Amino acid sequence: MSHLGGNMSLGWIHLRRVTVTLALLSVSTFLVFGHAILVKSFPQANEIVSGPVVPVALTFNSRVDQARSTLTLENPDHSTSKVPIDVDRSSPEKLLSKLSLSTPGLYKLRWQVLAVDGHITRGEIPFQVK
Ligand SMILES: [Cu+2]
Repeated sequence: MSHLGGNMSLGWIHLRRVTVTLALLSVSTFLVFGHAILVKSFPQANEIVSGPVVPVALTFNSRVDQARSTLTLENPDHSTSKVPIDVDRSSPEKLLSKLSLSTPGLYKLRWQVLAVDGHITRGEIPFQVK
């Protein structure tokens, strides 16, 4: 998924920003250039899970900045709450957390992640607690 193609000057600016970002992060291992795309999740979209403890594991196609990514939960009453992310340096392509949901109903987990190339992607996972 190259977003460097097309407009040459835009691509070049992007490339410079990537270089700066990477220098700041001082990433030393393999580098993946591209937006973070969700490839696997627990819960899965529209899954029915048992409460109250619901582990969360979102896997992306590239490493993400766990400290600057966010998870927000929309509750059955449509109120929202911020979900703390368990920073795990051994799984840089994952966002991990644990929810405690004692109320059955429909929830939505909203994720927003910052990839190493400085681009933000977001999405939403609806699921049900029985
Ligand atoms: Cu990008």
